[in-house]
Amino acid sequence: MSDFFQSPPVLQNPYLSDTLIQTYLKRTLPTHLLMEIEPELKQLGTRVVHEIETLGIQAEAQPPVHIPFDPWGRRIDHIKVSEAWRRLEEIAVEEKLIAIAYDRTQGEYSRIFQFSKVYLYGPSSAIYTCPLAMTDGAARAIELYGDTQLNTQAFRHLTSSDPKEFWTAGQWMTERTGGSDVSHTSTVAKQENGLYRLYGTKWFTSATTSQIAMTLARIEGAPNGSRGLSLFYLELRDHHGHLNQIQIHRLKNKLGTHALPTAELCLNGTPAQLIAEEGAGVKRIASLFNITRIWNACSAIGFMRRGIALAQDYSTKRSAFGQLLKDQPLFRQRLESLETELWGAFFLVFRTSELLGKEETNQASISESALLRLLTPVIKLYTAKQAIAVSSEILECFGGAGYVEDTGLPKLLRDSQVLSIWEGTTDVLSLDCLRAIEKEHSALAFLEDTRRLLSEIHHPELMGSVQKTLHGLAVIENTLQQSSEEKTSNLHYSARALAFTIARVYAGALLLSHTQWEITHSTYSPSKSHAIRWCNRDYSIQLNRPFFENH
Ligand code: MFK
Repeated sequence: MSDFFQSPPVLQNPYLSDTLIQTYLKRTLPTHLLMEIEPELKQLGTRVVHEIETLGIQAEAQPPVHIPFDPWGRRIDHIKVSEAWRRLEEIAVEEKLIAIAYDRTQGEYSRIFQFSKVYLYGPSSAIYTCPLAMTDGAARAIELYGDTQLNTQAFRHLTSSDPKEFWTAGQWMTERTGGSDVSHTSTVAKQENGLYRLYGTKWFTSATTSQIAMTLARIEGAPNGSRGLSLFYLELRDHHGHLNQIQIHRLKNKLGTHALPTAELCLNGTPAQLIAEEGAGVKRIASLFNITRIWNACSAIGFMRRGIALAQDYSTKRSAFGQLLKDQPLFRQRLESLETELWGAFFLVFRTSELLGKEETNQASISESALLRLLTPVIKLYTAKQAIAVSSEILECFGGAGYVEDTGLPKLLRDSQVLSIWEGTTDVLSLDCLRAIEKEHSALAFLEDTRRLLSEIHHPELMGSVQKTLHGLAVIENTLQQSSEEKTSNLHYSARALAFTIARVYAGALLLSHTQWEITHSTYSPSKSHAIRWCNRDYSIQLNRPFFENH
């Protein structure tokens, strides 16, 4: 009988073991700020290894349960969640995962600090990032459009750093008629005694244990279509803790996100407050989902990083054909290629966070705001596809173990799969890129910023990559030029390919820019090989799969 037992991969402190985030923060943040926040990032990394990872596993193992009735037959619709899930919330609040963005102690860099923490916390959190993302989005919508009362009350709870005060928010857009196209929303808002009450059914409500939700409804008499929809704020429970005329039908049985309660429910006269103008619901809720889309992209890079870190560790322990995996050229090539994928995605996400932080502190130029508008759907759609492809490849790195549930590895793939679906599918987001280009002049902002980044690169070893990226940029420019002369439907047909190419070209420019900085400031440039590999790939507008799959 064999006495061989494989040593499993070990999770290291995700901050201390990650050159990528460390060099990025060093380059981007003022030195005093980095010194201020770095101890917190190291500490969070320690918590991930010693506390959060275990809680995530426990929360997955004890999924939420819907209890429709109490023992005496009274309808209660209680959603029972695990203690671990509750603890994951407390930790998120202690770590100020929402508060950082609204305290704005780090000024325009606050979003970078926040998303650095999300990147570390996310992959162990059993997708507690979902309620957090929606809470962040709701806080932003209230900050922008809420009245004084909401801004002092709900906002204070949503952005609190005290676990006892903290509230989470849901974002209820989807009905049985559709999640992408919300124009057939049938929830009605009726005015009764000077108060709006909502009547209708919501088909996907994630994190239904939240205290509040933002939702869409049609005010009685409003026109059909999405322009007849308004944005409403509601509180799920009354002062006694009873649901406010809400009946939960059941929890969804999903491929992944097992710890997250996702319900079908019905509103039977739930009191609600109108936010912003009547009929501007879609436009106003966009301020919410533009935030959750950035969270989505940050989750994607978190998953990629986690999978790669585990595979790298495993490659130092697993032998096959007489050699450790790390010493096998083909295995090494694969891992390096996956790492390149992560590096490109990482810069996309953090560049977008930089712009968001600037916009929220009124420091973004018009052009930067237009770029943020375009990058939000671009990074959401691109990184989601990358995370799915990278996670799938990571499972393969572990052979059969990657397919066995209690190694914890399959969860990476299951939970990545949702990233391209919720918060807008790849097609919906590709069309949103066109919306940004057509309505916000985002293409010009993108072309200018990419050219600016490339013009600052001068190291001879990078100039070939600069040329290739400029060529990719020219392809985008031609496509936009041609389609502005042709019918819009032609641009719609190639919207996905256009969005993917924008992501690739911009990531290439960001990677090169970071590499130039490394070369200027140090003799060691960890990003150089990734930048060159990324730009050596085909920027062709025809491809719509993550880069490395074509190699
Ligand atoms: C780990 C991270 C976890 C993340 C949390 C996961 C929670 C899961 C919960 C959910 O899944 S909630 C459901 C998510 N659903 C969506 O994301 C909706 C997907 N569908 C779309 O995004 C469609 O594009 C959309 C519903 C917006 C299309 O609606 P319309 O009404 O056909 O759009 P239209 O008429 O083009 O735009 C209406 C207005 O909104 C326009 O402004 P104007 O009134 O000034 O003309 C648009 O410019 C504006 N708008 C649309 N999208 C925008 C936007 N403005 C800014 N940003 C956007 N993205």
